[in-house]
Amino acid sequence: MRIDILTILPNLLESPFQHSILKKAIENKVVEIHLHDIRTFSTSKQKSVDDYQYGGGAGMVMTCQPISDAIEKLQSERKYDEIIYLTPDGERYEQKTANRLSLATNLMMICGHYKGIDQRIRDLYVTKEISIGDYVLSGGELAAAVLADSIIRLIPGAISDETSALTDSFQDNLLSPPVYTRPPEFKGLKVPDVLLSGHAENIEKWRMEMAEKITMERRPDLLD
Ligand code: 6GU
Repeated sequence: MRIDILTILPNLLESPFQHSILKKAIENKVVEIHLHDIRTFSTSKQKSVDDYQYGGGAGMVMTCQPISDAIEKLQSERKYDEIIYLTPDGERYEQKTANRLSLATNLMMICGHYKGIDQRIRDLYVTKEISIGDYVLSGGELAAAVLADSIIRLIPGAISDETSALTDSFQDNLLSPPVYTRPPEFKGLKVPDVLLSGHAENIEKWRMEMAEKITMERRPDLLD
């Protein structure tokens, strides 16, 4: 998979891909991440990327020209499965969307700032608009990192134990059961006996029961 991310803050998106699973996925050529600084596409003298909004009102709008040129350059090089705009008014991001996007070959992500991007960029190029939750971030970069992380870890080869992404919370609409490691007792709290029993069937049954209990308590909406 290849992911191209258009942003005015490319530095903000460097660190998320330099650690742990994402770093290894890049090293193992499971995924390529390409960051593009929208400002470098601006044809204006001051390399500006935003302007006042028509109709008045507080906040600047990201202008068409630099984003359009960046998108069209990339589109001339390869075909994109989705051109995603990260925006708080997009569809709410869920695991099933991550699953679907993990099957793509080429993804493009556009990070907005200020009041967002000119509507015509959305009308002309964007194929999917995604929000990562009902709260407002200062820009789309952190959301793009969230998407990229959740997608990349699903690609075969990104995680050494391929089954482990399948046992994540949400993959079966259940939250994950509690986990423990050594020591068997810590500050008076003991690891549940069943986990020390070595009885695989009972352990699986306990994990399923705990997952259902926790999901019922915290996220009953997932069980509908
Ligand atoms: Cl994708 N962008 C911004 N700026 N804020 C958000 C968001 C995205 N998703 C939730 N809040």
